[in-house]
Amino acid sequence: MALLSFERKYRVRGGTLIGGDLFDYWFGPFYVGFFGIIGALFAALGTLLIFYSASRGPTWNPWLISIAPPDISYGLALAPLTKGGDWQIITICALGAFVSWALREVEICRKLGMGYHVPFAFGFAIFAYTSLVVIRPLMLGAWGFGFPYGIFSHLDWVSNTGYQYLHFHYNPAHMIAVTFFFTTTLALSLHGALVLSAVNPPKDSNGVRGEVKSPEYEDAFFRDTIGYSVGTLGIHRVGLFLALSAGFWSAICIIISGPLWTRGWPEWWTWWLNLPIWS
Ligand code: UQ2
Repeated sequence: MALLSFERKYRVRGGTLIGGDLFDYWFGPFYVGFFGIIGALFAALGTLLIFYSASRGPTWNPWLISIAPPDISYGLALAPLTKGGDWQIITICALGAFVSWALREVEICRKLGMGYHVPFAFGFAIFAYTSLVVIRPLMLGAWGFGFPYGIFSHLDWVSNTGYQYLHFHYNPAHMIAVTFFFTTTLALSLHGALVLSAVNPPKDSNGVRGEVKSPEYEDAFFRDTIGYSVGTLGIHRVGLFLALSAGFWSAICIIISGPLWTRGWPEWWTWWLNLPIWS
């Protein structure tokens, strides 16, 4: 079946959250929907604003273009367009576009009668972004605590913010996030390698390729190696949990830096040295 005629079978009406049948159509291969329309509008307006702000200089070098949030002195007020107001509207557009994208995924899930796992997972990425440009600035009392929109400038922001807390690797939530990021790569490398090993059996001495192995072989490999197999469905649950936990604890580790702890993170560990068991 050709791709498009195969897809047509799944191009079912309904499942929309807003708009009924009005936006229930496809643009080429793409489902549109109400959230496709407003998502595209947010994305277009945000992108235009980025170009407008960049056009005021001082550079068109794509690495160096940077759109900064308002000065801290503006607090939580709206700033003039040329003094960080552009950053504020771009942030609204970004959030509008991200949330529209998630809700468009929800509508597609409903059409296809699938679970909401993909938009749920994307929600964690939106939360991580929101924690940097909305939640933490709100808790600290100024939009100026958000990060600047620029390739190099946002890296400088991360570095400066880290050094403000002396040594960010001593942030316990940062430790948990990093551990989840690394464990995610471990799980995906195990899973990717295991699946490919099962579907790419070696050739025999006559150069004839063996038959593709069934999932029982995948279970057997891990039972032989570590005495346990989490299962073919289970590994995807583990993977989703690990990846979402990485994003979640990343958001937590920056939200608590400032609002909950203002000194260097190494100092936080004095609770350990102060335990009565040492005296
Ligand atoms: C597994 C299984 C898969 C897999 C993998 C495992 C047949 C194709 C990778 C093994 C995974 C385990 C034991 C859990 C790993 C846990 C962490 C936290 C890294 O059993 O079932 O399906 O891909």
